[in-house]
Amino acid sequence: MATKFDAAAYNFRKKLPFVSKDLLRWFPGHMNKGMKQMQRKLKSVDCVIEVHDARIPFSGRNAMFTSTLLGAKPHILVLNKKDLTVKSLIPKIKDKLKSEQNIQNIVFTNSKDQHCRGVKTLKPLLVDLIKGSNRYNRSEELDYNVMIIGVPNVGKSSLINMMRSTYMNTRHVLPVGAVAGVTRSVQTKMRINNDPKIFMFDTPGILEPSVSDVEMGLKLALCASLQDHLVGEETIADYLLFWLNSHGHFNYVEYMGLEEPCDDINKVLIAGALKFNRIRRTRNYDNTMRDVPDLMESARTMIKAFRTGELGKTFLDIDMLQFDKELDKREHERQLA
Ligand SMILES: Nc1nc2c(ncn2[C@@H]2O[C@H](COP(=O)(O)OP(=O)(O)OP(=O)(O)O)[C@@H](O)[C@H]2O)c(=O)[nH]1
Ligand SMILES: [Mg+2]
Repeated sequence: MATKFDAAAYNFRKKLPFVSKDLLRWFPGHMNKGMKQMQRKLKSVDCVIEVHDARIPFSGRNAMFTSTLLGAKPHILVLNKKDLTVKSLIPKIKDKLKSEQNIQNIVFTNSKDQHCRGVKTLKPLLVDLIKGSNRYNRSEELDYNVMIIGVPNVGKSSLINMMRSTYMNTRHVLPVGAVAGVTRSVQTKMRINNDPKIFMFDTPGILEPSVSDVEMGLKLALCASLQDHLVGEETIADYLLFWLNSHGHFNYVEYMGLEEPCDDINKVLIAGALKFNRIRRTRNYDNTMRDVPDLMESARTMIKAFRTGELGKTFLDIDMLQFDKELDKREHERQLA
């Protein structure tokens, strides 16, 4: 078991790996266009569901949403991919979001689980919120329109697919994928319920045009809200290693074929390349060929293991939560690892 290692016995680096902010910025044309389409759509919408990754509830939400799309309509914050984080922290996370950001409607979901309680509570919650709101120009309309927004790859399309298959008994229709930027424009509305008639607009994932904080950008990259090649797979893997070591999560040791924790990303990636046979042929100066560990492929393997939960459940924003005692924090981290 990876937990046999004692973090205190290692002198792990305290400083974040250096990454230029420019690498963490991704605002292609479709995001700019999508944002404008969403603003135009807003007047035909009765409720906005903002989806975000449950592993980073305090990092990386798009502040442009708050200033342009939220406020006038009922708002639900869905923290999705709850299967990849730890349940015991949910009450603390909700308290912090309520008290510090005045977000009252927070639902944790797993959009891949047909039986997820969060997904089931979403429909009655949004119906109640719409009924209790001033619908202005739409007060005579019997149909309810909901817009789903969020940064890329958090599961917006998956959530609509799951709601639709739960209440309409139909197959999934919206394309989803493990890379950021699958949905490229605001989609035509999809019916997800018959009585009352509820329609959902899927929208492209949108990041802010500039990154205010490097670590926040790295967390978004690790959660695949940016495309990996923009930041660099080895850089993302290095941040992952930094985070895992500084939080005592050592499942990667066995996974990457190491004997003990290691703070050097090159050594970790070489071990992983040898274990998973990620080897590539390269030409020497004298034109002969040799085999070398493929560090980029090894980095991809490590990142994928994190994203699928094979390295354990993680809560990347744990340092932003207040714990009464350091012991409580360590107990949560033990449960996560
Ligand atoms: N583990 C887990 N994976 C999920 C969950 N919801 C979605 N995914 C996966 O996350 C990836 C992104 O899902 P999408 O539904 O395409 O995300 P999106 O927000 O629509 O992405 P863009 O359209 O690119 O902005 C896919 O590989 C999904 O299978 C979840 O609750 N848990
Ligand atoms: Mg999508």
